[in-house]
Amino acid sequence: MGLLYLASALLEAGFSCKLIDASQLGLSSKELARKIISLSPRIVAFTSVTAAYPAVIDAVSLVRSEDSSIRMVIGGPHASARPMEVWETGLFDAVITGEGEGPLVSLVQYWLFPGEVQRPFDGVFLGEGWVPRPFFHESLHSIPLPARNMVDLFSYAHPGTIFTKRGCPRRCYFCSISTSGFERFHPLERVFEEIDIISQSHGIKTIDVLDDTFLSNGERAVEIARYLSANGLDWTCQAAVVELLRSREIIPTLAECGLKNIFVGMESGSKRVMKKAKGITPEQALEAVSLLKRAGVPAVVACFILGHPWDDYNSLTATGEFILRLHDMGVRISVSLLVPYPGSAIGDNPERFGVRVLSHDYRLYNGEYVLLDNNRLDSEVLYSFYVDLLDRLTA
Ligand code: B12
Ligand code: SF4
Repeated sequence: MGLLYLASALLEAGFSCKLIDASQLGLSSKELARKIISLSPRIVAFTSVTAAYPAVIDAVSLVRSEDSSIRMVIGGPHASARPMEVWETGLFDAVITGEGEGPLVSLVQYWLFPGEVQRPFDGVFLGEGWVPRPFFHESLHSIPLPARNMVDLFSYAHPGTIFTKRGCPRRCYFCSISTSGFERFHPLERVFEEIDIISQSHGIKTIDVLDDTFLSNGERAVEIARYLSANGLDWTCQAAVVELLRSREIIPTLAECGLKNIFVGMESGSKRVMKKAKGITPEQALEAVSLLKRAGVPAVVACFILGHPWDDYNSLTATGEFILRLHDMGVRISVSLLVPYPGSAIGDNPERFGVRVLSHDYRLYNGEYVLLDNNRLDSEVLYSFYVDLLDRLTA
């Protein structure tokens, strides 16, 4: 979605561009580099989450060794969280931090028409004399609709994705928020227009609302749900437990309006750890689930993290029991090991949480490895607990 927004901004400014979703196409770094070179671009813009960053570096190095005249810029979650680390590789001509629509267009204009554009936007970092400062659009009104025609939507497992807002009002300690910024809403008419495009122009009948938390504004959520329902669409979203409890009276309406799957962040099953990690209690989490079930929402996915800085064997066991209890109630479970993502409070300041980062190999930053040592929990014990739990959930 990020690339579709960026492509749209470039097209609207009059530039031509091509989009390669390397992970979707299953391209290796070598294949990606070959593809880039075959297109003879003047500028290549890369995006990456932390886990994909090493592969991007490999691809960029290969492109550089073949053709040093191509200008290369990187943005997205990893570059926004670690702009200097990225810059110091010496591989990029610019790093963009935060939201990229305005900054990328201004950078391309600056590079292609140097006399006409004196200085690109905030958010652009071009080395010495520049300060890496994340840029966020104050309002989302001027951002063009994502250029969905640039990809084969049906090659994706979830072709009907949409954002009705950007940013999250919360600040969970494990969440990397360097690219999502403060909460801003897309105008409702625009959300409706996008829903029409997805459903009518593309013929997609299920809409996945990717907002970090869909229910931060309950009234708006209901308006959007009603529009989806009036158009005969099913939809999915993500919400926080506190929002579900606060908006309990609208849950039946959301269910009637076609909400078919909801992701809810619970993060632990231990009272003590849940309080610290998410500011909620296991009872509140169970109450949120029963509100959803009673309203008839067909699927609830509860998301958990193992290996919080406050976790010990007892809290881990409590989490395991809580997860299995939910599983028995028909709740689907998503569980991963804690990752100290750059841009998150724990990734940027692990010492504040009394933990030590065990590996800086970003290829391991996908939630399947133990990456922190918290002194209370042996890494091997934590890892086997995680593997056993996955086995029990899939048995
Ligand atoms: C939706 C989502 C997903 C969906 C994606 C679905 C889809 N069809 O796109 C799914 C579930 C697949 C997913 C998977 C993962 N995700 Co995710 N995801 C998100 C989420 C909630 C929204 C991303 C998004 O599209 N935002 C909207 C678009 C417009 O924003 P954007 O992509 O950030 O792009 C903007 C800017 O970043 C910038 N930008 C981005 N790239 C570039 C490049 C250039 C050149 C420029 C100039 C600017 C620029 O401009 C864009 C437009 O403003 C974010 C959290 C968040 N709110 O950002 C997490 C987030 C991106 N995900 C994250 C992670 C960790 C993952 C996984 C690694 C999880 C895992 N363990 O497997 C995988 C990796 C998948 C992959 N290969 O990329 C982390 C990344 C943290 C980090 N430092 O790496 C985030 C930030 C969550 C978090 N808060 O911690 N994710
Ligand atoms: S984990 Fe979810 S609720 Fe917490 S800050 Fe990130 S997006 Fe917001």
